[in-house]
Amino acid sequence: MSNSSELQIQRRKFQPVLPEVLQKGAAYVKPKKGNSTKSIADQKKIKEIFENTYGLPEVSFVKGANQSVSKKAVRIGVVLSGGQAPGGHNVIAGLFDGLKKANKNNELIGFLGGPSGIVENKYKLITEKLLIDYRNTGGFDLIKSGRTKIETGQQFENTKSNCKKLDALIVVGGDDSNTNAALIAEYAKKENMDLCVVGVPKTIDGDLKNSHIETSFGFDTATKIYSELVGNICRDVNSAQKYWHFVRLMGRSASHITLEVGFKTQPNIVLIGEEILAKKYTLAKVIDNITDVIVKRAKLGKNFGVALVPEGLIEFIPEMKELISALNDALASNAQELSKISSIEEKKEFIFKKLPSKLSELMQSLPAGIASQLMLDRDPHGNVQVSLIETEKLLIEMIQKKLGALKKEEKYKGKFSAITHFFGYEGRCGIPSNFDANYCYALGYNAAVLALNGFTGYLSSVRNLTKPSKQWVCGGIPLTMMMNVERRHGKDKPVIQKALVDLKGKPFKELVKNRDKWALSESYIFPGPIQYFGPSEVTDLTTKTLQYEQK
Ligand code: FBP
Repeated sequence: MSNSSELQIQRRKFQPVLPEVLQKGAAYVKPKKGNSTKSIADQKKIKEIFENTYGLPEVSFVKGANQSVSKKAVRIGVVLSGGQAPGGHNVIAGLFDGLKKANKNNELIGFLGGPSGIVENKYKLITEKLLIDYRNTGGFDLIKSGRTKIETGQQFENTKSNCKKLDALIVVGGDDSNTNAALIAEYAKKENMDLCVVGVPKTIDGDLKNSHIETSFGFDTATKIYSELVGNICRDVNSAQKYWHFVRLMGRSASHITLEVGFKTQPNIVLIGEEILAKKYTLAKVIDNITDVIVKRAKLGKNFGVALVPEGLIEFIPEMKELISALNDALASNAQELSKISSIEEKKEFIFKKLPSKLSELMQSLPAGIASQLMLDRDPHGNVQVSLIETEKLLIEMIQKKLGALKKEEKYKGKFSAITHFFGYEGRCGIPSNFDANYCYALGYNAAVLALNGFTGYLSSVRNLTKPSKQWVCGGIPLTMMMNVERRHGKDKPVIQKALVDLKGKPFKELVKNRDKWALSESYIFPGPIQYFGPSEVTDLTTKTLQYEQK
């Protein structure tokens, strides 16, 4: 590849360290099956939908001869699905190397542009020559990504004919994409296709995890990048002492990113959506809490600070959650009429009338820009695109009003000058940290071993992640095991349950222990950029979240 940076040239030479069990290749890995499993909730419904793939056993890998996997050459397809996450290219590299090690005639093809590449049969053959420039790099640009959901009968039929010559399909994605992978695995069984479907847990949001999947890839690198930026802002704040910075951080449905960046930088305010939901805080209460810190700091002569806001915050505030859910249904059931209206103002007028009056009033009370942003198209999985909603601006507008009122009552004498930031896309394609480079390579290699052994409907699982990568534990977790039924696009659907911040978990408790001190002091930490070379203390650190969880 032309235009390689010096770092990229050096980084290409990095050789990920595989877990010991995988090091000699698939022919020396034996799968051990555990007990059969059940879904985390709604068992009857999930079993009905996944009649061929429900109840599969967990699989763990141990060392042992398994030459049969090398006998016949196989052809496997890989697709990158959903938002980018650092390390995707290493998943492909791990898959490629795992397949070639088992049998040099094995082939890997990459479907182009996400799941639509499967439906439209657009793909490229992955070769070492092609891959070499992408090893240990960020981005998904080798085969690109997309958010198409395979759901119509026609899309499934296309998948069937376009995967006819494949032995396995590897879906690299988040909870929605892996739900789709589970549906394809089930369909393939029903249709007697000889196709294994294996998922790989990806998302910077960190919300695809459970007792068997410790973290999704990309979370480590993305949070390190955001922490560098937030740390720099903290230092600027502490130097100039004149602004309040409101930083919205990606993480659509969960606040893991905000929590992790909070640990790494120790700003004055860290909002956690899950807590707001659990405590049923209204928007007014959220504003009161933030304002309280601003007023207290102002009394200390500190008219500055840093606040972290998870991008999904708006969906956690109960009244807003109710509004968004009603809006989702109203938008879905009136899609045809709405498509005939071109102006956003008229669309809003139309929708106001379709909502229950309480919610209609709430929507009309929001700043016009925010109300318009709430109307934007849902993604193909039915989610509101919270990355497009400027929650931090909504907060600032309301804080200004509140401070104005307090000033009149002579309860506040400070000066509030606010600056907003949104960090999301900045972190999704960063050069993967050593952790993500190793983890992604292991996840890909492990997915190849699962597929070569004929496992279908599984998620590649690599655990024990706070230990050096050699000691990581490998296997597969049935996708149906992580499912429950949720409402999407106005309908009940089987989906992999998102992991939200656990308010009883050790990471959240750690925040609670420290946040009052962080609020009024300048306990800021400045983590600096990701280190790829140097002492292992700085190059091989895992996330604080994992460290606290596994303490
Ligand atoms: P995935 O769940 O697909 O990994 O994507 C997560 C995410 O990065 C969110 O944090 C963000 O809200 C969303 O993608 C943005 O989506 P898009 O790339 O379509 O703008």
